[in-house]
Amino acid sequence: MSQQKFNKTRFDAALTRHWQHLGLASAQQMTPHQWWQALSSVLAEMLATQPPAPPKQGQRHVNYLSMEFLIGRLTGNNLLNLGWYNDVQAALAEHHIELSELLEEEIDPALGNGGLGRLAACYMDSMATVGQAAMGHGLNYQYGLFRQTFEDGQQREAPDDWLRDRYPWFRYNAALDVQVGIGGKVKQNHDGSIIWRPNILLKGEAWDLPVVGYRNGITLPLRLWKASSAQPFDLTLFNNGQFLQAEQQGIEANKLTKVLYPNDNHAEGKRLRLMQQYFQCACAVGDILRRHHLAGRAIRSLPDFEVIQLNDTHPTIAIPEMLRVLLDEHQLSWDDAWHITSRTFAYTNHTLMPEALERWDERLVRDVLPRHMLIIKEINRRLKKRVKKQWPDDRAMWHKLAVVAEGQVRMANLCVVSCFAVNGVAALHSELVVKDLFPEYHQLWPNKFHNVTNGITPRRWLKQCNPLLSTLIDDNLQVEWANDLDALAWLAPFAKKKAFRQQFRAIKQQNKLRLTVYIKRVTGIDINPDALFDVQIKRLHEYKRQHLSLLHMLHCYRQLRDHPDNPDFVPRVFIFGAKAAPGYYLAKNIIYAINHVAQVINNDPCVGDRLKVVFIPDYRITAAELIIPAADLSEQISTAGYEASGTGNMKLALNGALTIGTLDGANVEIAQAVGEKNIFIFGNSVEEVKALKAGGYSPKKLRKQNPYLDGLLKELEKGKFSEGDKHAFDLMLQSLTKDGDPWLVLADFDAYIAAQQQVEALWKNQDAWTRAAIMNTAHTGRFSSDRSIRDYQQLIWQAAR
Ligand code: 26W
Repeated sequence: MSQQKFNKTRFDAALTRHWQHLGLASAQQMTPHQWWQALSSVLAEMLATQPPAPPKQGQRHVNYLSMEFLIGRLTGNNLLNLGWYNDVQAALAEHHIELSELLEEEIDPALGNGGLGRLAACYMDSMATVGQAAMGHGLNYQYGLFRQTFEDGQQREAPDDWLRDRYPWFRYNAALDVQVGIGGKVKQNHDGSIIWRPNILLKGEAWDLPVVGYRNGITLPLRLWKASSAQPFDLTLFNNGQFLQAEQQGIEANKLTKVLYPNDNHAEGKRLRLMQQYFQCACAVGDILRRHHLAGRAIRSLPDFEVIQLNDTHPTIAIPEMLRVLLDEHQLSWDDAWHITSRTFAYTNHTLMPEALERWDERLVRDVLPRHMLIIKEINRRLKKRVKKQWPDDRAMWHKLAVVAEGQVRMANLCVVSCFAVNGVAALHSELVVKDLFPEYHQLWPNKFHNVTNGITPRRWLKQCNPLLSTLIDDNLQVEWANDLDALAWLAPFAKKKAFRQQFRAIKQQNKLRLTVYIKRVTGIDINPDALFDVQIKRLHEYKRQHLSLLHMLHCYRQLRDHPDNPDFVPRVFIFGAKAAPGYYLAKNIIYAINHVAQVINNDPCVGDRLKVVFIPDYRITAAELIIPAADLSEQISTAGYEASGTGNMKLALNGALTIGTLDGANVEIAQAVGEKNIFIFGNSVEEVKALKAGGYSPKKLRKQNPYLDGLLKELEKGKFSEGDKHAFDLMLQSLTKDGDPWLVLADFDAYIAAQQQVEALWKNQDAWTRAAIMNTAHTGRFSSDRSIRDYQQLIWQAAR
């Protein structure tokens, strides 16, 4: 397919229709927001006429099921991928409208929490770009992730009402409506067949967003399902005078896709969340089967044409749903239904943390989905037979492998048992999936397990967010790198050229100035753009260890107080962006502590502009797009073994930030790619972490042996940063010192400070630093999500079945 041409006549005509429709006398009467609405509607209309690309010969169509798609703003990104940016800019200039200003009108569709949701968005972009026939299935939440503000340093959450009802990129197609049942009872017929009579009937509405491939004329649908009632209004009840009850089902149904659960690596057994999961899965499965049927294909050939990729366990319930439809509606035998299902589904694991592995109370599942519970039990029964054959009389083994045990349904086990492929998201993580999480399953089915290292789309994460660097690369390489990121390797020799280094550095400086202005606007804080920008942007979680950075901040502050006139002190701005789950009090306490330490440091006249701490509120994709190009140092300091991959690490390295990090997740592969001289690796390895935990690690002892660290902690304990309040940071400090420091923050402190000293030594040689930064940009091509998608194709989607 080739790039679609911009049609100015069509554009102008559609624009005119738009303002006329608003009842205005001319385009000039539109407000900036109306202009953005108009522009986006017009573009969406122009795209809608494109037929979807059919799968290539022998290619399976991919259905990417994810509870989260953190897509970020669409209008600018779609223009860039279409290659229409300049044309539209010129067309708008005729109306004296500046395109870049209009793009600021768009509210981020924040339909995800963090890495997993953003990955889904990058993968849609890459599937469209490499020409993988695919569709995304998610939920059309009314409220995105909460908006974050700080009040006296404390996180406050407000609803993120992102205007789903008027988002101009959506296309609703009533012909695709799906019916979904919930609750009720199952009955067995005389012939043994089973009927499920749900007591709630919902309607699933398909709201599609276009995902535009990079200049190839391909657009893929991201289908976000919205719930409404199948019978929104009960006329019988109304006629009986029960006016309120008459609308009850409509009200209940709308609740279902109201909120995105603000969870990250923590699974809560919430009924509504299970209903959401099922609603999404039933819509997706119904839609996939309808498409298959309309193509005139036999149900048995489903796995030859379709693959369903599960983004973590959140959409697992699609597996029993597929079985239910095949058994009850198509009247297939168990063996046939199982054969089809188990060759269609594949599962990606994103976390090893036990608290993030979803388990549902068996009673809850039975209540919400009685038929599905029976099917899950049957899967469990057959699995037991298989396990007993392999390991007779080994009860411990069965206990580990069971899908239903102790009154709970274990979704990860259900996935491994039912899917033809299981993959982790970075080499190290995939190794741990096999060794630590599913070793027994690996013995049963060694060939199921794969690694696909995550990736990021270079369109949004370099070309769009860093136009200056993109132009520099264009000017020097004169190759199309945006869909062939390995081509950046050609930049490596340029690191030796002084003029190139100067240009590279000047661009970083301009990006830092842009961020400085933003920071001033949103926080009121003045920062020094010449200082080292030390960036930590990610969800707030203990395992990510923002509090290790906090200790480093205290260390820097102490150094300044002890040696106020030290000319060698490297000026630094600590830049954080992070939301904490509303019920995760310890994480919120870490935010509170960072903000309070910031308050003291930022207002200490002895410090001046040599040290500043900025917590950027409401971290989201749009903020990331400003922060990443301006970063000098990328903090990737999770406790080894806990960050499955990380993708922020890739975005920052690609934009020329140097990583300081542990040997965790994709850091391991980034270190290999950029070379050990161009990265700062420190801290306990996975094996050492395990040994420490096994060997009775004691933070108390460590504190005694390390008076310097003890001193820093005491400052927090004594209320030095909290106006004398000795308990302000209790939750955090308690965990670090009394509750055994489960994330080994103190254990890695010395190594971290030493690594930061190496950072400073290199920073003092700006030329050497820039060389290393260029090497980061040059050698991170393999972290393009285009490569990840090709890995999925090769290892999983197109592999022999
Ligand atoms: C059910 C509650 C819940 C919600 C989200 C549990 C777990 C999650 C995710 C696993 C959270 C997440 O975003 N994980 C991140 O996925 C990224 C993409 O693979 C990885 O790069 C990150 O390391 C991983 O933390």
